[in-house]
Amino acid sequence: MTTGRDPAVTRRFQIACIPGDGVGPEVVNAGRAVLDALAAESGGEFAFDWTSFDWGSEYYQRHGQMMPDDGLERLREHDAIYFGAVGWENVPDHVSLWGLRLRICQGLDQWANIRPVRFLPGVTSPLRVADTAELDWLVVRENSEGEYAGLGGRNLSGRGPGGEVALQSSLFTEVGCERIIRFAFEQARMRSRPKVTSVTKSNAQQYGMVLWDEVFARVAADYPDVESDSCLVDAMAARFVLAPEELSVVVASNLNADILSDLGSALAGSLGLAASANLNPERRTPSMFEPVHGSAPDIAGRGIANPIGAIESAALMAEHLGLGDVGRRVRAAVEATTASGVLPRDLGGGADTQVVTKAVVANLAD
Ligand code: GGG
Repeated sequence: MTTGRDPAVTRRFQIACIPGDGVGPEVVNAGRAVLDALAAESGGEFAFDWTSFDWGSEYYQRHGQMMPDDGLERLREHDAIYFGAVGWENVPDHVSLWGLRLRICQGLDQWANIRPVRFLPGVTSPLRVADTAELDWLVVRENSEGEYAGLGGRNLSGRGPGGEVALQSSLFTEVGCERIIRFAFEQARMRSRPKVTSVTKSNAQQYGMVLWDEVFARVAADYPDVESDSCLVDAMAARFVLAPEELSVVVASNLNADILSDLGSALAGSLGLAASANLNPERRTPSMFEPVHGSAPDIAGRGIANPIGAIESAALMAEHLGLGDVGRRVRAAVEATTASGVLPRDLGGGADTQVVTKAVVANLAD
């Protein structure tokens, strides 16, 4: 469905909206409401045309696939993609993830996934240091290869029960490592603390991750103005908890960054807070913006999901579209909302999705 058009609008963005499964539609509505409120008050400066796609696990039930064959081509016609969540009990998780989110990320070469870890006022963090230190870091996730390259197979089931084998290979290319590491250094240059920490497990994974380490050392030499260090992923998990004030940009492979960013958002207070952007930095294809959290079947349909991750993902999308001030205003409105004590249930409050969303919209005016 495409919303009505006003020919007087100066900048009109075509957004493909994929609410997906579970709480996806609820939180996507929240992000849309916030961006539409800003568009409405922009006096015709900008507007969003939302085209909704009903792809996901229900679609799978009807069509035997998560999205149609020409889905990627249809997405290419848009300026950006706004995504909710994927995963429901009627479809095996590996089928739904590969059929939708990973298909889009890999098919559109959205090779850089950024996941800011933001500590919000009024939100209690399990970290003691959060009360005294300024915490704010960015996880940069390699989003096209690594452990999620999808290489492998299963065989020998003919041997009978207990005899099958499975092979799952990671892929590390020099091109893939270099582009994400360089991207991380460029991100670091824009931050108050220009520092990149590379995370691998290269003592145990002696091929792909040693290649990553070598590329990291080579690229770091091109950025003498940016502090850099390397850390094994197990040690990094401990550093997230014990020394988070040392972090600025953390760059890691697909799986390691997926796990670390969940840890980061839990340390900030909840997985419901975390925003993300799946970027094609060359802008050859549309980028995709989504909350980090999944479909949360336990609370789906009850109207109580935390919309903040989705709203802040909408802010990242606005920035990507060149609306930098919109992104800044959305983040400020979220901060004002949590600071005033309007908190969803996962943050210990009682506000439902709509109440939080309305509070964010009201705070845009300040
Ligand atoms: N909104 C994100 C989402 O639905 N995530 C589900 C998930 O399992 N993602 C795995 C991944 O990020 O690769």
